[in-house]
Amino acid sequence: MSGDWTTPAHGPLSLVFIEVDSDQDGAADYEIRAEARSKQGPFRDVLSSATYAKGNEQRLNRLPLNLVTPDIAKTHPFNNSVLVFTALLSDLGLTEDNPLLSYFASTEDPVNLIAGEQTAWATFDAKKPLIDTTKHGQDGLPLFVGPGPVKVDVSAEGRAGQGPLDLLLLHHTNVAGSRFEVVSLTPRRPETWRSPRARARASARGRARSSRSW
Ligand SMILES: [Ca+2]
Repeated sequence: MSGDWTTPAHGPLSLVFIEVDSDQDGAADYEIRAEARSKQGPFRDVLSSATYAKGNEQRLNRLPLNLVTPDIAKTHPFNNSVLVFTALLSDLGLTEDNPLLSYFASTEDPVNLIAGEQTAWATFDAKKPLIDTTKHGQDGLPLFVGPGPVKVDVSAEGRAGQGPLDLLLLHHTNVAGSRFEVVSLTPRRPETWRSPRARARASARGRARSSRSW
């Protein structure tokens, strides 16, 4: 989201949400929201990633927003502008034989109750991810806490592709303007990491892009 929020779950309203199309008919079937632990209020400051079938207010499941609860890692959901939602494939109607989902992210203006920003649809094959961000993360999650390298695995199909693979890296603890970067993973090319100074300049423009080869 381009601006900061104080909380992504503004009372009962989720300022950011994900719409998921599980049957590839162009219409969303599920919605994933940021939700306070107590949905009806008073709204506690423990936040969940809650999954609903579209048009049904009976929650299917809820998992920690930003992957883990605060006792495992400080994930800084408040006064921020980046967020990670979690949902189980089984809660999104996906199976081994139907692993394809399309999704977009959207925001809502809590004052005027109108739609804000919206991304384009993106499609993801859960059975064949080109980049595995979980294998080296904490507890099998795409989560990297503290110093150390961020390691990911690239599938054989990903390695065989012609173009670079873009990896969205979120920095939850960074200051505004430096909370995300797109790391471009490029096969069979020399090391092209940008220097920290170059990355800082790119971040200052609101969008950082760096690249790395394997
Ligand atoms: Ca659909």
